[in-house]
Amino acid sequence: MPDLLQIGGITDDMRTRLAERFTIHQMGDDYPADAITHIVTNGHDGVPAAVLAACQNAKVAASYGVGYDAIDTDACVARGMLVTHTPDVLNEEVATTAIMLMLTTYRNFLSDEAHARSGAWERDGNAPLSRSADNRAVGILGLGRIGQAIADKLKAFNADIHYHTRSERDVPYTYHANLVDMARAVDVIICITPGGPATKHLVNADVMDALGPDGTLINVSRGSVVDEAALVSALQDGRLGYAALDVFEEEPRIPSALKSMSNVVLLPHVGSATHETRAAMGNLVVDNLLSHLDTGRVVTPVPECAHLNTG
Ligand code: A2R
Repeated sequence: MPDLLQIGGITDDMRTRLAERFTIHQMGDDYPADAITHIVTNGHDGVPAAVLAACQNAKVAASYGVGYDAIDTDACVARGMLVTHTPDVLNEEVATTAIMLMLTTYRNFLSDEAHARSGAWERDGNAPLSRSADNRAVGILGLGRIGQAIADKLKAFNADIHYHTRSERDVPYTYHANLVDMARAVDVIICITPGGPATKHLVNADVMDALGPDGTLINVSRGSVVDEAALVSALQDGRLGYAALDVFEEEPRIPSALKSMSNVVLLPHVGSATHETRAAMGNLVVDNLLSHLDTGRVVTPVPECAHLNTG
């Protein structure tokens, strides 16, 4: 059986399917680098440069997740290696996470829940009023597969939808070629671009200032998209009102300043983390690897590798 290198964890279902067709080696153990033909990894661990260099016969790296900024796709393409990811199957889940972060921020559900649970309701009376999440102007930064799912779900809240991408799309939302202009026009920005150098610190102090003291920044994309130090300053100074974050620059580390702020909602990168969606993602990872064994082609190559997917 061909040799597969496993980087990071995989689910039991993935292991069961993969073990029928591959000899699985775990990174960290001694593994026969020259024999490795396939790699399974995830969006956080990617493929370290040393592994790429050692596994000269690897033909496919299949990543669990839609974002693949942790994989050097240029280096993979240069040696004819396919990289796959898991687009579409997580659109609705990540969109739901974004909507829940927005609702939680506006409606103060975390402090309300604590108010109920702690006995403060009986002791001190009603919880303070919150702000309505309906009828808001929402700017989606990155209107791709997930961004579109977010826009669809926002209809239920009668949102006025704006977006910023590099190229305008044929959609009934307000396009802004400039991100600061969009920040000035909306109440909330939801970040859902890919990570990597092209989007690093796209959301900088200028964007936060334009969003303003009543504005909310939501990030369900990659921590690198937001300048975290600038975010802490903007929130501390009151130049930005609120933030709701599922992703951080140095996961799993969250700046302690953010942890102490009551106008911030923090999640441990759980955008797609349900049993159902993770099972679908795992199946797609395995489908990619088995398809390559059977046909020489993969199911969902990343765009940079699509021209290599010829079988
Ligand atoms: O810029 P465009 O027209 O290529 O639109 C893409 C947009 N985007 C950007 N927008 C502004 N400035 C940039 N430098 C920039 N780079 C990309 O992000 C497109 O509308 C969107 C990405 O959409 P998809 O490729 O369909 O990705 P998907 O599946 O929605 O996932 C987005 C990200 C993943 O890469 C993970 O990092 C995260 O969500 O879970």
